[in-house]
Amino acid sequence: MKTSLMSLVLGLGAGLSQAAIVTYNWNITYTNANPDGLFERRVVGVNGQWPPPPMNVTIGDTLVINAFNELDVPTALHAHGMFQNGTVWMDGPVGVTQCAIPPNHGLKYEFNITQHGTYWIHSHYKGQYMDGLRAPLILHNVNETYAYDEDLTVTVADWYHAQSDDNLNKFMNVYNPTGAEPVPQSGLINNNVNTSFSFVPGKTYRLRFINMSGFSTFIINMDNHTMDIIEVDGVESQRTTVNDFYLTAAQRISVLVTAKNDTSTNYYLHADMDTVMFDKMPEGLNPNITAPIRYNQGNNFGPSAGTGGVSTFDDFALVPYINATGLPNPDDHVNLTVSFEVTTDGFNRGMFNELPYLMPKVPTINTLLTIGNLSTNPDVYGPQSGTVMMDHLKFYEVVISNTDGNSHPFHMHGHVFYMVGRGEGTWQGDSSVIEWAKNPMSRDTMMVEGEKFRVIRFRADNIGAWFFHCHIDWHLESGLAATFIVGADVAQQRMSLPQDFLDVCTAGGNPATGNAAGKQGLDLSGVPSGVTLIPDGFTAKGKGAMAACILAALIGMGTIVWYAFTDPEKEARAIAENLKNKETTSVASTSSD
Ligand SMILES: *[C@@H]1O[C@H](CO)[C@@H](O)[C@H](O)[C@H]1NC(C)=O
Ligand SMILES: *[C@@H]1O[C@H](CO)[C@@H](O)[C@H](O)[C@H]1NC(C)=O
Ligand SMILES: *[C@@H]1O[C@H](CO)[C@@H](O)[C@H](O)[C@H]1NC(C)=O
Ligand SMILES: *[C@@H]1O[C@H](CO)[C@@H](O)[C@H](O)[C@H]1NC(C)=O
Ligand SMILES: *[C@@H]1O[C@H](CO)[C@@H](O)[C@H](O)[C@H]1NC(C)=O
Ligand SMILES: *[C@@H]1O[C@H](CO)[C@@H](O)[C@H](O)[C@H]1NC(C)=O
Ligand SMILES: *[C@@H]1O[C@H](CO)[C@@H](O)[C@H](O)[C@H]1NC(C)=O
Ligand SMILES: *[C@@H]1O[C@H](CO)[C@@H](O)[C@H](O)[C@H]1NC(C)=O
Ligand SMILES: *[C@@H]1O[C@H](CO)[C@@H](O)[C@H](O)[C@H]1NC(C)=O
Ligand SMILES: *[C@@H]1O[C@H](CO)[C@@H](O)[C@H](O)[C@H]1NC(C)=O
Ligand SMILES: *[C@@H]1O[C@H](CO)[C@@H](O)[C@H](O)[C@H]1NC(C)=O
Ligand SMILES: *[C@@H]1O[C@H](CO)[C@@H](O)[C@H](O)[C@H]1NC(C)=O
Ligand SMILES: [Cu+2]
Repeated sequence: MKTSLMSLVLGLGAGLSQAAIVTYNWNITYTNANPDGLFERRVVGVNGQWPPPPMNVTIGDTLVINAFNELDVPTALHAHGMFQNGTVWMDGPVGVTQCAIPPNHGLKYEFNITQHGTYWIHSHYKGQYMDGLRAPLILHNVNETYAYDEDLTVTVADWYHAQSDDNLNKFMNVYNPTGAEPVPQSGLINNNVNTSFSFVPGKTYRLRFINMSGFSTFIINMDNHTMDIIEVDGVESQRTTVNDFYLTAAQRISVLVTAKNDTSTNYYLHADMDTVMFDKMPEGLNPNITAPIRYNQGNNFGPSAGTGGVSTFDDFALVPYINATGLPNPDDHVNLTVSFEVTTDGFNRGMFNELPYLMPKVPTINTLLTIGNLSTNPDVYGPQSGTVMMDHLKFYEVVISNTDGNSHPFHMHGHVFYMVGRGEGTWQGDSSVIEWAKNPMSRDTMMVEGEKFRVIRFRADNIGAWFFHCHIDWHLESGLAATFIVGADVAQQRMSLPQDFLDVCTAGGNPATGNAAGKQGLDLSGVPSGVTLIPDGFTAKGKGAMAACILAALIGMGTIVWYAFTDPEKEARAIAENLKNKETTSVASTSSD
């Protein structure tokens, strides 16, 4: 699959080793797999195999991925965490930086590797990565900052037995007014339930943990070993010793672990799924997955010290390897308030600032680069693309207030951001209530805890259209996303869309140019819109009552509510109660405006 490791040598200047073009040919295909040993299912793999092969590249290389879609549905690939500086169209999210690749069509992704660290590549089309189209993308440094003997990748992921499309149809459904997410059937370490690691005495291991989950959070610990965190989402940190840590979906952490000299005992690596978000625990789900750390082939394991399902790990307390003290004050400010509500289509949706994201007909970058001077007018991107216009090179502050009771992992494409502050509840504009980081760590995916807020800052120095979204795939699909458009005027002058990225639209029967509706100028007729909060006239209480009423009617008609309730009436009451609670929260937050 790796066809030409050293096919071209670019002069990159003194000190750097030879750069290469690294090519992966990925025919995206269906195949079957049974990684948890419980259920064989159709998965999305590469070249007839699953799991897809990890990618392994060095800073300075050019990565080429020849993607060819042999599925019967569209696809697209996103290299998570790549800045794609100057190549925004290579980023992958459908509707933002490209049209989906239709069946029997190919697309060449090609970009320069300017970063190092631990990343991953995954489908950015609907829930497809949860069907298996996800793989590690390891970017080596020329000289690594921290010394180690061995480099191991450890992926953790949740695993569903149903196809994502089916799960999605049940999730985004009037029969699911509380927005209960599909719950996975298993957790996998390195795509398997039987993974083990062998440790050689005295050696120091770099373990690159990648959370490729669609939904579940895991807490990682290793019996009788401490771990030193050195990297978070590709950003190096000062060496920090921890007993455990969590990773939300899409986050990565590298740790150094030194093997013991005593080989008489084996130990377990634990990945405990945090089940707090599961509306219902599926029967037979073991949330605590383990992999042996073997010093010998025997069966003598040291005592297991569970984390109790909670972690005291705090990524906000990490300190970057390159100091970030003395950052400038922000030039501009953006508020994003997270909520979940039943919208006018009857679905429970996630949203920023009370408006769910709806994918435009024309990808935002296509609009940006084909609409001329109108590109600086936010209207052309459509009313529900969550557009935030940002000036090139300004230093931005974004406050993400999470009114929902659950935590959400937010990912920003094309940048890392400093995690500068946090606080309780929804931010009300008072800076004195913010807990500030003195030397803030940066990363590309950050968890915002339930009913708390986080403050991030970053330099808008990468022109293009960048998705900002919850990485719980169910929530992204339901609308919890925004699009940061950085330097539209500069992009107009400096960039033009490669022909391939116009052709991939046409091949799929989609408009390739123009505004979000595929029209010229400000004619937005037919643009995706109108999925909004239930309009005025219904009080919040009335909305809850209405949803409960719809539900009662459905149950009355003998309809089976999805989440396999043993006692539908009891569940209906629970759902109505839950709705009432959700509504109470939203009443509280609106009345304080
Ligand atoms: C990497 O390390 C080697 C050996 O110490 C040194 O010669 C080289 O200049 C270093 N390269 C960079 C980019 O620091
Ligand atoms: C990918 O599919 C194309 C078209 O079906 C075929 O020509 C090519 O050989 C395949 N490549 C690999 C690596 O399987
Ligand atoms: C895991 O290992 C056990 C014991 O060797 C074996 O029976 C089982 O089939 C394996 N499961 C998978 C999914 O590989
Ligand atoms: C990945 O690349 C590094 C550095 O080029 C190399 O040492 C290592 O063996 C590669 N690993 C795999 C699995 O290809
Ligand atoms: C990669 O970098 C080189 C040298 O700066 C540049 O010529 C080339 O166009 C870049 N390639 C891509 C795909 O951006
Ligand atoms: C991966 O992320 C999901 C979703 O945020 C989370 O539930 C799960 O616990 C995470 N896994 C690990 C190993 O941290
Ligand atoms: C850790 O392992 C050593 C032997 O390697 C053992 O003496 C010690 O009791 C273990 N500690 C814990 C907390 O398991
Ligand atoms: C292992 O033994 C070496 C040599 O005796 C010693 O330097 C090192 O500190 C020991 N490592 C551990 C983890 O005990
Ligand atoms: C999973 O581990 C947690 C924490 O160690 C524990 O509280 C819980 O009971 C375990 N669950 C199962 C099903 O073993
Ligand atoms: C980085 O910050 C630490 C503590 O915050 C300080 O001790 C150190 O001197 C700083 N280093 C640089 C290069 O500024
Ligand atoms: C963000 O929200 C706070 C609190 O409501 C408000 O004071 C501030 O003006 C808002 N900023 C912007 C740019 O809307
Ligand atoms: C993008 O490249 C420009 C120079 O072309 C540089 O100033 C900027 O810092 C880069 N941004 C990122 C996020 O890589
Ligand atoms: Cu979410």
